[in-house]
Amino acid sequence: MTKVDTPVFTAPRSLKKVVTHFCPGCQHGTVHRLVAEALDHFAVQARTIGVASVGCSVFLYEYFDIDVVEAPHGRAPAVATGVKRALPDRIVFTYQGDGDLAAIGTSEIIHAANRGEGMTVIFVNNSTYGMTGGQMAPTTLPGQKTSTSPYGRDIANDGRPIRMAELLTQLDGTSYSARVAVNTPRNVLAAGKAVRKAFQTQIEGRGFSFVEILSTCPTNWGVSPLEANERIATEMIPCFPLGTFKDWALDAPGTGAK
Ligand SMILES: Cc1ncc(C[n+]2csc(CCOP(=O)(O)OP(=O)(O)O)c2C)c(N)n1
Repeated sequence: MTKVDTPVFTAPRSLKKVVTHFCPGCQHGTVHRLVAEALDHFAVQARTIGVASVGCSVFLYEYFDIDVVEAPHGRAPAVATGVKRALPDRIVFTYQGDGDLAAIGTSEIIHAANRGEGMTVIFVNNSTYGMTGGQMAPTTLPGQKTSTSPYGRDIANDGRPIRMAELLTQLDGTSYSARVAVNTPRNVLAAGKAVRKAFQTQIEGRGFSFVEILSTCPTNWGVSPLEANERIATEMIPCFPLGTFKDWALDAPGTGAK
């Protein structure tokens, strides 16, 4: 029999072939792959500039084979605004956790979206500040125990989780906003499509695009990787429904509604 050497599964060109630092069961690696696949798909690796934020994702400049600028806490959308305005032919994306985007940088994300900046924002929501020891975030679920809410998030005291994808949908400058998860193969495929659509939005000059990705943090949730993955389905998705909340292709007649 002839041996077939054609690989059926290859690494994205936009990722370096290095070992990452993420904890077992963390889904940042999966999200990195989806972003890299989108860059490969549109063949924009050479003209893409990533803006790294703080938190566990900070080392993306070690993993992506693209140019990356590092932004201070929460300021990635502001830095990306400057990069995109200075170099409008580049594809610019930020990659941010919930502590960074929904707490420290609330103002930056809202105003970048409202201005309709031509950037793509990848928002990894693991409902906690992962890198710094699992503190409560604006996305922490009601009752969820964290290092700063050891008895569980109390909504009377701490408010309810912020749904960023829906919130940004309200702003006229937002052209595309979706929430996805990477807890099942089916959801990973849907997440990949959303990430591609977000980059397509930018490549076609259609303004601000946002993808929220529900993601695990087994280390700070204090559960096994498998339990963390199951928790996405049983607890996170009911609180943060998956879906496309705004899509220029659907919302604007005459722009190619599908
Ligand atoms: C003691 C301490 N407080 C605050 C910071 C600033 N800081 C850096 S990373 C981070 C948390 C980021 O969490 P998130 O954006 O949710 O990303 P994740 O680590 O979960 O991926 C904070 C608050 C710090 N480095 N050290």
